[in-house]
Amino acid sequence: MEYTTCPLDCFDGCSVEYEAGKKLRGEKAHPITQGYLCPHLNHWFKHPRLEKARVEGTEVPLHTALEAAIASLKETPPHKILFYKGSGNLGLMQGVTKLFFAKHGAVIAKGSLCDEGGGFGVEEGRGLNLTLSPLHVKEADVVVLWGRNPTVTNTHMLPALQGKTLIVIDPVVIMPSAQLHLAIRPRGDVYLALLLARIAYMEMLEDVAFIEARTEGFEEFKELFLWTPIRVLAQRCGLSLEEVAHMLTLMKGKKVAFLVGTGVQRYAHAHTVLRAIDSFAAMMGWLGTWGSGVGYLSQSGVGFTNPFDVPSKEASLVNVDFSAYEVVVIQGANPISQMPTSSVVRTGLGKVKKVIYLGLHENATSVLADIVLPVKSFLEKEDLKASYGHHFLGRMPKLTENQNALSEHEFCTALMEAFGYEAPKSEHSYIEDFLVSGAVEKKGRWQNRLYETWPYEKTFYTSSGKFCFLETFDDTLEAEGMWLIFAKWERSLNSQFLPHHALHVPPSLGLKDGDEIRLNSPYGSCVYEVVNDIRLRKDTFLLHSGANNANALTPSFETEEGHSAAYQEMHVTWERA
Ligand SMILES: Nc1nc2c(c(=O)[nH]1)N[C@H]1C(S)=C(S)[C@@H](COP(=O)(O)OP(=O)(O)OC[C@H]3O[C@@H](n4cnc5c(=O)[nH]c(N)nc54)[C@H](O)[C@@H]3O)O[C@H]1N2
Ligand SMILES: Nc1nc2c(c(=O)[nH]1)N[C@H]1C(S)=C(S)[C@@H](COP(=O)(O)OP(=O)(O)OC[C@H]3O[C@@H](n4cnc5c(=O)[nH]c(N)nc54)[C@H](O)[C@@H]3O)O[C@H]1N2
Ligand code: SF4
Ligand SMILES: [Mo]
Repeated sequence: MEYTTCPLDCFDGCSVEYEAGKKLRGEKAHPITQGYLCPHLNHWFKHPRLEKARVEGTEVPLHTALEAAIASLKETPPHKILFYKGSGNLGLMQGVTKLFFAKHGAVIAKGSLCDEGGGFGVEEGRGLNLTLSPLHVKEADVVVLWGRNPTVTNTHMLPALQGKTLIVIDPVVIMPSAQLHLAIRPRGDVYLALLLARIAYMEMLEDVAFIEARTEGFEEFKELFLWTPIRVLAQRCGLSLEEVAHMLTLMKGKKVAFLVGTGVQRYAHAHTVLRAIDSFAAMMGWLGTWGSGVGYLSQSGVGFTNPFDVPSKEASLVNVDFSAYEVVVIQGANPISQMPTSSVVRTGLGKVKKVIYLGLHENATSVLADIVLPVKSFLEKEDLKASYGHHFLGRMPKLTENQNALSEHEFCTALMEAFGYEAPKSEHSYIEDFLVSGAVEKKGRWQNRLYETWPYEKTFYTSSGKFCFLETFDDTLEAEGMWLIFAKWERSLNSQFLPHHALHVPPSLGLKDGDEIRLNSPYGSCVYEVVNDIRLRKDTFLLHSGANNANALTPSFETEEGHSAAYQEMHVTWERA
């Protein structure tokens, strides 16, 4: 039996048993994987993948497509070349290609379609963004699922939730078995955090000793939550005071773990949302104390030296103007489907002379590309995976051969050679250096050194070593209107595998399943087939990530901080199509 690690963009970073010709299995002895995988890896070999390279729509041998890619890069001034990397595979070695583009003076798209808006707020308060793994969460009494849905996105957290008091804060009823579900108004999370702080303060529940010893700026935070009238806070989060007071009653005197997801921060003020949730938790002594904490998507390489973080010319990953480039190299991404404001993305990419796509599957972007290079799967190349949902690192040795596809390392090596630049080091050498920079081996498994104690138990990683409370923020979008929110789907990983396309609508609209309606936002307009969903608030539509036209309506500006997409910073209107 050989072992590897799941490469996908997921909290769980599963350890995978591999035996040629057999189904992939989860490693039984791994403390997080516990012997099971999810549908993506259970059906890994059934999903069709790109088999053949193409140039201008014609299938060609791999080396011909690679030569065509090199020729177009040679014909193009470096500042007219853009490198755009997505998150189809989160292995360390995905970054190696950046070495070529940085060295060559090309432009690299930077920023995030995912979690960095919220991550910025976490770092403002705590210095570094550490996660809470299932091993931490199982020490808590109460678990709050705040805009995160482990039943779909983080199934290896589920065993740790057993026997806990569960509170869910989500516009969608994602877990009917929870003790309390707060069907929050989308974008209301900052106000809920302030309201919780306000009521807890009125009831004198704050942890005075913790605030004095381990935090700074509480007076300013206090002013913030005392300043806005309670009625306004409740109205903005769309909840009653009774519901919020009930939540506090369930948590009082207990160890509380908050599991926060990306849902809360798909807005312009993303960083403020995470900082407000952290601030409430810190005030109660639920951050950095045994059994408690706030776990978000951690920065997976936190504490490590990443050899591929090299300076380069930059453009925004969220709203780069593709039409400003002659060659665009897209690796592990599907921007036509996943970037906001698809119409602009499609038009922009349409004007590029050569779009070069390196990927594992055919997708909405690869079908438009001029040069298509199939890549090796995670079983066919050497890599290492650091997860954003726990502190174990997983090796990914090369387990099988494939001559008809390239690894990112091979692609980079070919480019370096073609341009006369120094070849990259071997995969093995980057991986070992990376491990040495931040990991420790315990009981045969590599772990992030920062987790040798309970996250933040000894210190926060700010300049003072203390947690820094939220002091002030601006908010501009009106609370009233219909919302379009997004969630992940169990059968897909964003646009990979089997995405789900229907628009989920609240039954109160009186539509029938299969009806078509048009949604309009300030950024686009699109017709969708609907399915009724009793789990939704009356003011909320829902689409899944990877759905056709998921980004027909979404805004392309970046979050105030963190260079992230703000997919839900809008209201929509609807009409029958
Ligand atoms: N409207 C809306 N838009 C969203 C979201 C949303 O919720 N709503 N979610 C956002 C989020 S959180 C994210 S992370 C992004 C994700 O957006 P992307 O990073 O674009 O992710 P995918 O759509 O899954 O496309 C990844 C591609 O990577 C390729 N791939 C897989 N493995 C490898 C490999 O080993 N090497 C290479 N070179 N390619 C590989 C696959 O073929 C796949 O097509 O989308 C964002 N977009
Ligand atoms: N099966 C599967 N697993 C995945 C993925 C996938 O596509 N499929 N994608 C991976 C990726 S890229 C990521 S980033 C993670 C994301 O992991 P999660 O954060 O768990 O995923 P989401 O489904 O985007 O969002 C979680 C919840 O936020 C809620 N929500 C939306 N808006 C709001 C709001 O304003 N306030 C509150 N309180 N809640 C809100 C949604 O209803 C949803 O239930 O999952 C990863 N895991
Ligand atoms: S996608 Fe996540 S849950 Fe599924 S096998 Fe990979 S790491 Fe495990
Ligand atoms: Mo993501």
